[in-house]
Amino acid sequence: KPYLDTKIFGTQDNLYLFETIDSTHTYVSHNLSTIDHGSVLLAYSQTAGRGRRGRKWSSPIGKSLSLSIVLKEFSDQMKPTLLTQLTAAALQQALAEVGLPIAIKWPNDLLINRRKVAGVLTEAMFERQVLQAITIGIGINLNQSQSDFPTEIHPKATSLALETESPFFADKLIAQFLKLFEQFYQDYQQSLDPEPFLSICRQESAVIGEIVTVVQGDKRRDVEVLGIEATGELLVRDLSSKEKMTLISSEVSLRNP
Ligand code: BT5
Repeated sequence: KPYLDTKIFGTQDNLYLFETIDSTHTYVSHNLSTIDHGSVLLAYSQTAGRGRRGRKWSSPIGKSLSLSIVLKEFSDQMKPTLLTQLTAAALQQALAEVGLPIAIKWPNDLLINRRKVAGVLTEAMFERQVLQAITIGIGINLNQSQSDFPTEIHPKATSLALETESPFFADKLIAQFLKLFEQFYQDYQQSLDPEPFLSICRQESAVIGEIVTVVQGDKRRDVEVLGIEATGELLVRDLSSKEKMTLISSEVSLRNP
């Protein structure tokens, strides 16, 4: 059980630990009424980890860390897109504090040396069509070697152990991340101002100033990334039409062309 320095998130009865589970997110969605605001679910492996839009998240035993944070106290202005940015900023800062330079690839990837080391999945969870919770999932690659990743993601994924060239113990990182997450969340709840965490996402962005391919359903287009708006949307310029437009995170993926 990691030592946590938080006042709300993961305290006392609100820390759930699993050696193995299908998915911490799925567990929350099946137990919505009994899980409190501020609960943190931690798993050392998942057999059916989920990414965005039905994609899979690989979280093998003893090598990865899966976390879900359950929010039940939030205002309408705290949109899932912005909460994803808040989480990415807190994780980026926590990893920077343990000496790892991480870039944020809008909307939900964390990269080291251009490879994905962690991902964030924010889901609004409903019961009988009533919003019950927003659950934020974080998957972090800790101790995978290259061959532990499914072949199709090999060249694009990395782990903290691969990057530091030594086994990675996550306790400090979990504590530091949750502490920062709690600070960012409480400040945001009070001020409703996303700028403090959005400015981190802009400053540490892996895509601002770059040319990327936007994939939206079957459509692909090359754009220059100009910035991140106060709504959390990505501001881009289409390279062929020269038009500026904003992208919504739930609809698009970015690739390097
Ligand atoms: C994500 O989705 O990156 C969100 C990951 C969130 C996982 C957490 S773990 C706790 C909670 N419980 C869950 O069941 N899920 C959440 P997305 O942007 O859609 O990226 C998914 C894509 O990343 C896949 O299609 C693969 O290409 C790639 N991928 C899968 N596993 C990976 C890994 N371990 N490391 C790097 N890339 C991976």
